[in-house]
Amino acid sequence: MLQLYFFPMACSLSSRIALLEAGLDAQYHFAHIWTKKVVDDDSDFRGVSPKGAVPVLVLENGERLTESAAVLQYIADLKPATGLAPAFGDPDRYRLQEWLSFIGAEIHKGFLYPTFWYKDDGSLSKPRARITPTLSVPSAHLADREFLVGDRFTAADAHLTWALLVLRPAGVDIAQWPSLSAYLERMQARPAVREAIATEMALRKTLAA
Ligand SMILES: N[C@@H](CCC(=O)N[C@@H](CS)C(=O)NCC(=O)O)C(=O)O
Repeated sequence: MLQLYFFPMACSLSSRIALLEAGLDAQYHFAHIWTKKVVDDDSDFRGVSPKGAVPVLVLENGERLTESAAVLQYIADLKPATGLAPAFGDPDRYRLQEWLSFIGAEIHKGFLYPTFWYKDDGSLSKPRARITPTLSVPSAHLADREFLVGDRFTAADAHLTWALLVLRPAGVDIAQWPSLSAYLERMQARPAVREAIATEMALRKTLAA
C-alpha cells in the first residue's frame, strides 16, 4: 500500500487530496517537520527522507518519492481515468506542470515559506510585495474558468487549494481576489477536499494544544 508522510495543513495536504480524489488507499504517517520526528514511533524523519520535508510518498516497491509536483503526478498517473493529470502527450500536461511549478516556487517558496512556515529573520517586505502580482495570475486565469487546467479538477487544483487555505493564516486576505475566493469555496465543496481538510485540521489542533 502507498504511504504518505505528511504534516497537518502543510503542502502534503494536496497529496492527501489527490489520493482521496483518486480513491486510493494509503497509510498516513504524521511527520513533525520542526522536530523531524515521525509521530507514530518517534523515529528520525530524516531517515525517511534526508530532505526532512513533507510530502514523502512511499511507493508500492518501497521507493520514496518527494516533491509535491512529482508526488501529485505519480498519484494522478495511478488512476488516469480520474483525469487528475492529463495524459503525457496532451498539451494540457505541460499546463499542469506549469501550474505546479508556479504554485510550488512562487506561492509556496516565494511567500508561504518565509512568512508562515519558517518566519525568516530577514526582511519580509519583498515576499509581501510580490504576493499581490503573483496571486493576480491565478486570479485572472480563474475569472472565467472553473479549474486551473482544462475542464476538470486536476492535481494543480489540489495544490492551489492548499496554498490558498494557508494564505489566510499567513496574513493574506484572498477576498480581494473574488475569483480566488469563489474558486476556493468551489474546491472546498468537493467531498475529497472536505475530508482531507477535516482530517488535518483535527490533527493540527492537537499540535496547538
Ligand atoms: N519543494 C518541496 C517543498 C516541501 C516543503 O518545503 N515542505 C514543507 C512543509 S509545507 C516542509 O516539510 N518543510 C520542512 C523543512 O523544510 O524543514 C515540495 O514542493 O514538496
